Amino acid sequence: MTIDVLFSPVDYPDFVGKTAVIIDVLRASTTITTALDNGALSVTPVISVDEALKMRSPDEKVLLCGERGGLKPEGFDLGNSPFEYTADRVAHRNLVFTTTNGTKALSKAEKAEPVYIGCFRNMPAVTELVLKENRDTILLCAGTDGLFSYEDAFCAGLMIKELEEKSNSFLSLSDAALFAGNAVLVSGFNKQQSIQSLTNILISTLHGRRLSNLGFAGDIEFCAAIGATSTVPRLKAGKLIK
Ligand code: 3SL
Ligand code: MG
Repeated sequence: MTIDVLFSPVDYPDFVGKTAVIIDVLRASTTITTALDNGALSVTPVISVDEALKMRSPDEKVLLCGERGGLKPEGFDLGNSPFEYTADRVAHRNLVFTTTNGTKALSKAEKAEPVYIGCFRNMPAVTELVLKENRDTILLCAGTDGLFSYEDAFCAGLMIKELEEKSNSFLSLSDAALFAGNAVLVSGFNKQQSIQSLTNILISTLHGRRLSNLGFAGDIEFCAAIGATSTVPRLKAGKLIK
């Protein structure tokens, strides 16, 4: 089984027959996972705000969700803070979801099967599924505006270390995967450390600082809770479901 990492959503030619894990720690992966945790029926990822607005339906079950510039777009029901996705708001609802980087990354991987959503909160459950599938796997980091982002690469690196710990067989790592895993080792971080220590790492990143300045520091701590859920969203017929 091979493991590769894409540090940003490039046009990668070879998703067919592979498992893809889409990682947008801050905050789309975390928020989608939380929405399904709290009873949302499905999350349909779309690329643009206009596309989402066109999917507004008289059916009250549909909620328009996501962000631009970290904030809820005009006419939307929910933004991109996981704290907005309470059972009260999302249970038994279908969500349409667009974010700056996460949903774009998802669109790049549509030829993969299965496609999972990964973040720190569901990391142990994701690595279990990846090993169970036993297919060549691509960890696709959403990045920020087409560029590398620390938080997604760090999550990919930690997933790789966990895959190595749990796997009974040899994992063939690409250079990018080897680099991501080694970066975690060099950082000295291990999963037994407190949520606070991962929160501190995430807050030091470019996007972590942006979110803090927007008043979302609490979201970052939520995103840092490794293993808080076993929900792994999976793409099926264009919708993310539990
Ligand atoms: O990675 C992203 O798409 C972020 O821009 C989303 S948010 O700003 O954290 O809402
Ligand atoms: Mg992000």
